[in-house]
Formats: sequence, C-alpha cells, structure tokens
Amino acid sequence: MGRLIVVSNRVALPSGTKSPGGLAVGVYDALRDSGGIWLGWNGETAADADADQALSTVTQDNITYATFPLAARDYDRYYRGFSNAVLWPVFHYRADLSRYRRADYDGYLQVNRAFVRRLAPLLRPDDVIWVHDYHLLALGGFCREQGIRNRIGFFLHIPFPTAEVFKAIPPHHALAQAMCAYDVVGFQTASDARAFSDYCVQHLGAEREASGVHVADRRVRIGTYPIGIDVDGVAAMARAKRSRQVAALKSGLEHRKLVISVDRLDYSKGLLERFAAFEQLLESAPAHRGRVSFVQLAPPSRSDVQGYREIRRELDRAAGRINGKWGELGWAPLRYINRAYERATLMPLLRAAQVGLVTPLRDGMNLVAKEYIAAQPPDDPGVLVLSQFAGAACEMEEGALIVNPYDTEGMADSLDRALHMPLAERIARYERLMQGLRLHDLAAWKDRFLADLRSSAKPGVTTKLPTLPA
Ligand code: ADQ
Repeated sequence: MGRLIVVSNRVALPSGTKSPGGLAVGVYDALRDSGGIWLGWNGETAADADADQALSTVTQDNITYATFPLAARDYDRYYRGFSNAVLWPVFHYRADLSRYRRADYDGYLQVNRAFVRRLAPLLRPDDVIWVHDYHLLALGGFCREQGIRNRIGFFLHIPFPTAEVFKAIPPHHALAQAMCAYDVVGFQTASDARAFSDYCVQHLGAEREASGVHVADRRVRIGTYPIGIDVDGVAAMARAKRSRQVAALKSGLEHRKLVISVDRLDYSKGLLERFAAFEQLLESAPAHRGRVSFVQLAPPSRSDVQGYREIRRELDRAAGRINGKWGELGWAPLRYINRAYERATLMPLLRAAQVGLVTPLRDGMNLVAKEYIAAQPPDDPGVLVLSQFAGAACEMEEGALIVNPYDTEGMADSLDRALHMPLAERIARYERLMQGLRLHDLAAWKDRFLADLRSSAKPGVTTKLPTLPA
C-alpha cells in the first residue's frame, strides 16, 4: 500500500500546545497506519522572502510533518481574503457578507500553486494524496497541471451551497472545474454532494453517473462521508477526574440545571438567535427563572476578518442585556465566556450539562453535537437540541430535538421540553444516538474515504483536464 500524503491549510504539529481536535486525530491515525506526510501552513507569517524558503520537517511515529510559514501578503489575500471573506460566508449561505476582490483570488490561486510546488518533490508514484477543505479547492487542478498523476482526493468540511448561491462567487466556474481534477470529492452530507454534482451538470456540461460525474473525459467520484468522533475516547475523557474548572462550575450552579453551548465565535453558529431563544424561555416559562443557567463558551476566531468584529460586539451587547434584565443577586442566567478550553476540560463540562444546545444557522457537520452525546452518563443522559441546518442533523434526527434556529419560540419550546424530559425518554434517545455515533465514527470516516480513493481509477497521462486561469 502506498503512503498517504495529507495536505491541509493548517497542520497540527505533534509538539503543539493545543490538544488535538477530531480532525487532527483522524488524520493522525490514517497517517500512522500507512506512513506518510502531512503538509501545510505552520500558522506563522513571515516576510515575503523568508516565506519562500524551504519546508521544515519533523518525523515522529511514521509521520513526517512538513510545514512552512505564509508570507504576510499571502495571509491577507489567500487566508483572510478569499478563503475567509468569500468562500466561508458564501458556502454558509451568507453571500451578503462576501467581500470579493480579484487580488485576493489571485493570491488564493498563487498559494494553492505554492502548496503544489512544495508537494511535488516529496511524492512517490504510488502515494495517494488527501486534500482537506475550502482553502485548497484549486490544488488538484494545479497538481494535474504539474503532471502529478497520483490519486488525489478532496474532502470539504463545510457545506457546499446550491448552484444559485455558489454562483455569487465570481470565479465559480474555474473553482468547480478545478475541483473536478480530483479523483474523489467528498462531502459531509448527501445534499452537499447533490449540490456539487448538480452544479457540474448544469454549468460544466458534466454527465451524471452512478458514482459521480463524467466531465471533460474525467470521472470524478462524488461521495458522502459524514465525519465522526472517537466515541470511546470522548466518553473516557468526559468521565475522567473532574478538573478545577468543572468543580467551580458545579458549585456555582448549586442545584440549577445547566444548558451548554460550545462554538468558535462565528456568525454561522447562530449565537444571537440562540441567546434570543433562551431569553424567550425565561419570558414564556417563568418556572425556569432562577433554576436554569446557560453557559456559552465561544473563543474568538478570525478576529481580523470583517464580519467577526461586528458579531462579537452584538453578542457582548445581547449577553449584557439579558443578564441585566433577568439576573438576580444570586443568579446570572447567561454566562458568556470568550476563551478556549482544553478538550480534557471541555468533555467533562459537556457531561455536566442537562441540555446541549447546538443551533448553527449552517454547519458542515458540527462535532460538538456528537461530542455532547458521547460525553453523557448512560444512566442519566442529557438532551441534545440540534439545528436542522447542521450536517449532524442528517444522522441525529431520531434522537435529538431538531429545531429551526430562525424560530425563536420553537427553540424555546424545545428547550423547555428538553429540560422536562423524563429519564426513560432521555435514555432511549441517548442509546439511539450512540448507535449512530459508533456506526459513523471517526475511523469509519477515514477508512471509507481512503478505500474509495485507493480504488478509484488511476488518472491516465493522456486524460484531458479542466483548466484554471493562469
Ligand atoms: P468547526 O467550524 O471548527 O469545524 P466544529 O465541528 O463544531 O466546528 O468543531 C470542531 C472541533 O473544535 C470540535 O472537536 C470541538 O470540540 C472543538 N471546539 C469547538 N468550539 C470549541 C471551544 N469553544 N473550545 C474548545 N474547543 C472547541 C469545521 C466545520 C464543521 C465540521 C468540522 C469537522 O465547520 O461543520 O464539523 O470542520 O469536519
């Protein structure tokens, strides 16, 4: 079996201080099994000349981590600009927040090309390449342009929008063409996969086939690979001895029930709508006043991208207003905390909550929904209240209470139902959800994707390929 080469925007270095999240664990296991290389940005920016310099490599446990800094200009155009101010909002159905500039798109293509320049010398003929996420949509096209004939797969962690929304990105055509240079293109949900193949059929003249599309003499396999979690790992972490933070939270709660939400601070996560629903609950069900606390953990992310500063300001205002209006001397209804916690602290916190409130306006999957369930005590589990717009809703609709995040009163009703749900119903729902989590766990995700990639037809040298702008 050939080696695996993983390419992603960021690389989780083995010496990193942050404990690795779901994706890093899955990629790490896959790489360790077959031996391989993980190539990507090291998270630092450098002066333009320094950034062009060689790759730093570290090898540990059969894995070589090959990383490099980004030039400050590239960080601006590729990362902050096209990736996070165009692709992220549009793919999350927020074309109104998109800030397209040609220079950013050029920077995006240049960085995708620079990734290929660094990748090419590392490759052996039987290596398979697995590329991750929206920062690298064009990488496959540049690999083919460079004559790389290895099998290359791509997995999109975020939603893929319908054609009408995708077309809000001026170079949508070139981007979709570049995606067709991959042998396997994987999505979180069947509707994301359908949206991509519909676009290919409607706008690239592709023919639909049983396993994907046929476009410009290439067969592209299009599949659904819902990402999962390491269920036993999360459960064990959640059960482990309680940290000081968890003890402090518990004693502060006294005997109140706890509703918890954990997100990166991002407009796609629906925090304002969630705060409004919690306030609606206090308004319409007075019995909960003084008896329920809502903890929202949301460390700021991408604070240098426009759109993120505004949402942060609005949330500060809403949290202050809710506590000012409803709080009492001995009770703060909402604790809104802008800092990140280690996973070893986070999982016991999830376990301590009677309700996990996961209500994004749009989300590729949302691993917190899955982690919340895996963290629960089996004999007294909490209830997951989940947005219909999270990818996770496709697999969790039978056990979670599914809500529409735009329906404030509906969300408040579901919160009320979750807080009152009898033990037998909670256990039945938890058991159903755990079965699904085990079936679609992290190992199944990477095994299925890699099996499809390894068995895809090897791209021939004469294959006609889609082209990208120079
Ligand atoms: P994210 O948007 O980052 O990821 P999510 O899946 O919710 O979203 O979280 C990823 C990981 O980060 C989880 O393991 C979670 O525990 C951790 N995390 C989130 N908030 C945290 C916090 N406040 N403190 C500490 N840890 C936190 C993208 C897509 C998702 C998709 C993932 C994986 O946007 O839809 O599920 O990739 O494919």
